[in-house]
Amino acid sequence: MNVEFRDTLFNQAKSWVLEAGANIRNKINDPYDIATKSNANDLVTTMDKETESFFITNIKASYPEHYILSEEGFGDHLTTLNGTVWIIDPIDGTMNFVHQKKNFAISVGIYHDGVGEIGIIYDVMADVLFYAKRNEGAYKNDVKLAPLNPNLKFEEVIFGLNHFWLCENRLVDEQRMQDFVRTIRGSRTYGSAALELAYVAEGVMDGYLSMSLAPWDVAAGIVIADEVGGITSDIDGNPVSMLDKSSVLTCNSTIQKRIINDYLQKGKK
Ligand code: 2AM
Ligand code: CA
Repeated sequence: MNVEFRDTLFNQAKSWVLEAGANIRNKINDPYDIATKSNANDLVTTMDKETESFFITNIKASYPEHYILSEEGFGDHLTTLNGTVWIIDPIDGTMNFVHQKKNFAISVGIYHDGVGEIGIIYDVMADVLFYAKRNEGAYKNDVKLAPLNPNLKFEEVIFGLNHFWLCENRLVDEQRMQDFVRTIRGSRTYGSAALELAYVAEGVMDGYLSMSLAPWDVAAGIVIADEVGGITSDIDGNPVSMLDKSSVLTCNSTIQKRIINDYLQKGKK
């Protein structure tokens, strides 16, 4: 993607993200409807839908040749990642939005021919913006993030894990996951995959692992983590698909190898 065009696209995307975030903040105490999707814990609100519609209307008006993949399904139904694709989660951490009125994010990844070019994650209530453009570094509120520490001791890492999604699909033996959790220093669950990937990029967590996430949960986070040397793969070490659900592991490459070899592959069902 042409770098000048990418800058224009980034500025536009950022201003829509900030505008959508301000709208959510203004309406945070207004009544809204809640529905469930794939299961009783998978929530969607009228605010998720309103925010997604805002993006789709704007993108279609300004960039009619671009494609959109988005959580609530108002975007396109894609079978390839050819061209420019916006991968959007209007509210990542919907359960936090409903129960806490904080700790949720707007996540926008922009991919060109399958390559992540732009990642934007906005912690709406905290007004904290994480972003990256490929090969130009990652930022938190315009402050450049440092590269991940490559020399971390495995026993000292803190990992983001969603316990529910860790068990999902029973991809890995529970005993192995227990060994993993006991061996590392600590685990955290924030309830928004996008924010958790941003925290890994920021260095306040050393990795993130989930057994089942959708492209819009991770599209932006992968671009941001990549810029500080974070590797993202599925539990087999393969790239994460942007067209399907996938397991997701993000951390530095040394930790990635050890987790895959010692815990995920050996414990594989
Ligand atoms: P959401 O809030 O946008 O639904 C919680 O650990 C993380 O998992 C959140 O990023 C949440 O995104 C995501 N999540 C919740 N339900 C999911 C589902 N059915 N499939 C994939 N990801 C899901
Ligand atoms: Ca999501």
